Amino acid sequence: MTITATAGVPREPKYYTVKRHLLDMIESQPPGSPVPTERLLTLELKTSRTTVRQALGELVGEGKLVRRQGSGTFVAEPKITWPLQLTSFTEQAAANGFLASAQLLSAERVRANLDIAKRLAVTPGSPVYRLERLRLADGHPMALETSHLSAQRFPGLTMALRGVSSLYRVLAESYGVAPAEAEETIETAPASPREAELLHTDVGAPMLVLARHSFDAEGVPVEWVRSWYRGDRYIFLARLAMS
Ligand code: 16G
Repeated sequence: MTITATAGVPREPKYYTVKRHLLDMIESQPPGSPVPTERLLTLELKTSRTTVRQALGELVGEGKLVRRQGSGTFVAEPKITWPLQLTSFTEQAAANGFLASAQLLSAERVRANLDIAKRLAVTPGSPVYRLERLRLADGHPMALETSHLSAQRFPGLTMALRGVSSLYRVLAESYGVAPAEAEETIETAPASPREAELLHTDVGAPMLVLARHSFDAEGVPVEWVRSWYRGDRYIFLARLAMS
């Protein structure tokens, strides 16, 4: 069969052909397998080094390959599919076969600015807790979470959280509060130096930023949380039904 170029349809760029070839190769190799060097690929695929570099760069950006300083490029671990549900990180991890934990990076009592006050339905200037936690699954850093909760509604929250990794467990057991409804948004942002360090990725790497605004059964706000996930490691899954 002969494939002829259709008038007006741009031809596939050379690097894309190389990328497709590399993708076929990746799919047939187990995670952790080394990828041939740029020099070898240039010879093997009879193309320029720039073309090979561009194809490899895109595959690294998409999370299909990982670069390790000084040792080369390797086939990446597959992405983790993480269902979006109104459960806690701890429960979500368990449902997916992971053991969750948390590192409390900071716990501050701050004054609510206008935005936080509106989200938590408190008066501007009233005390709120700002918690920053690194969330881990089987000991691997998965997300960085910054949560805001009313300090008047949850007095002594930071003390109650000592040694407990689940915020929702503390809310239920110490305050009798459980989120019943939430709004969640997802957007992208480049990793800051701090996020990159904590989540073991590169500065500027694509992150998925999830923001959850949750409410109890009476519609009273419970928390306002922003979570940064590595865009190259996670796929968020939402189950949709006809309404
Ligand atoms: C999830 C929620 C977060 C909640 C946390 C509680 C998202 C984006 N965030 O990470 O809002 O505070 O679970 O989990 O889903 P925990 O009880 O394990 O601390």
